[in-house]
Amino acid sequence: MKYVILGYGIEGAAAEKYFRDLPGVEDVKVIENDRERSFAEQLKGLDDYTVVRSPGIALDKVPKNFKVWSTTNEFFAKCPATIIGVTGSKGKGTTATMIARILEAKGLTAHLVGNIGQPAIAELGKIKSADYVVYELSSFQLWDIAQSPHIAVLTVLEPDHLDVHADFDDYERAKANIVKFQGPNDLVVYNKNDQLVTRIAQSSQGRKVAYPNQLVPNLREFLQVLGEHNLRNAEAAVSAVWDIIGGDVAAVKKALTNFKGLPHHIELVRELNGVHYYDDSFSSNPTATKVAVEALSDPIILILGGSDKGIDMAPLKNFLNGTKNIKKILLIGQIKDQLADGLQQDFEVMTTEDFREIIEHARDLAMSGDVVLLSPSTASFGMFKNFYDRGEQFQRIVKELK
Ligand code: UMA
Repeated sequence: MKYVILGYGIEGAAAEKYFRDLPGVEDVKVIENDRERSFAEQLKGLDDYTVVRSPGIALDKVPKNFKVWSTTNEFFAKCPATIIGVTGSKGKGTTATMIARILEAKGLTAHLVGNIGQPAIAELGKIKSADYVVYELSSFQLWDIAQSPHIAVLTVLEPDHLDVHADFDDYERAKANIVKFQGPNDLVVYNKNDQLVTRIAQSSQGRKVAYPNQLVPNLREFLQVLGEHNLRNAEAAVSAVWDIIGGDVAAVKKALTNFKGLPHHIELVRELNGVHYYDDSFSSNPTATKVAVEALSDPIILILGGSDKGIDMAPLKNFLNGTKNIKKILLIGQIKDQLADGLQQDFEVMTTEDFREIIEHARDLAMSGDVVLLSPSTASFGMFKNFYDRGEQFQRIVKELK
């Protein structure tokens, strides 16, 4: 076999190593983004190679005559352990992490991999058949998947990544693959308050468990993370592992009382002069900002905006217009004028791209008892490398504020 890896991010690098070490592989090549030449040009003469697509590369960028494979598919084909796959437009990283923590609290071995930032293929060699794999799956990873996980978890679904997917149907179809190949012995856990997710879950051949539910009636008391959405994430996590842990409430309690949330997810950075600064840089779509605003009850100075992903911002503006505890909105990034149009809260379109100036301006506007919240609702390209960079910069500047 010969493989050509398309894209050289963290998945591509892990794929290169994996396929080079795989017995029977004759050759591995890597093709990285080249602004001058399309993939079709770069793939000339490699017709007998199987293309290994990085998640961020749209399927239609690969010429039709090639066999396309992915590290996700390779992992599913080779993994000896039970796979718990988690997807949704939001909440999948937190839910996947909670699942792994609960399994560990029960004394089981859990491998947390995927979109969370850990290429699954790099972990494959360490996985034993009695272990569990908790795989956070993005639409990009599910797009051309050939198998579904034994346990599938669906959180919420709403428009996202429309700069890569052709349209919302294409995005929804990709997400639905998480249950497409399930059989009667498989399980799907889904949020019954979300119509789209419910529709996808109904299409599964597997057993169906819906949440919100009361598997652990006092679950809220265990949680250290803010917001209704996190209670929903916890319910999803408990439902997914309930049979595996034999309904062990003590394990759930132990795991969730120790879980302080993921970095850059409504993360309290510091308090200065009675003002709380929250980093929600992970917010890359409107739902995330909505749940962050809902989770905070104090007056909010919101830093909002970034690059355009083709998502309709009207519902977010409606939500913000109807929210009482918004004190001021500072609009930033490529999308700022689009956000300003129709916004009925007190807002300012920032003319500077200097993040320090923007944060200092928020500080100047804030009074004791207020919250400064970075929850951009958008992708981070433009002013930042990625959402980690955006969050790290925010935290560094906030910690330096006087
Ligand atoms: N590239 C091209 N052409 C393209 C797109 C990308 O040449 O059209 C190149 C890029 O230059 C890059 C390489 O392909 O060097 C790979 O890029 P990638 O975007 O696939 O990123 P990776 O570094 O391999 O990271 C991926 C996930 N990225 C995406 O899905 C965009 C990471 O999710 C994931 O953590 C990692 O694999 C490990 O599995 C990030 C993400 O933003 C966090 N995910 C989206 C989200 O959560 O909303 C889906």
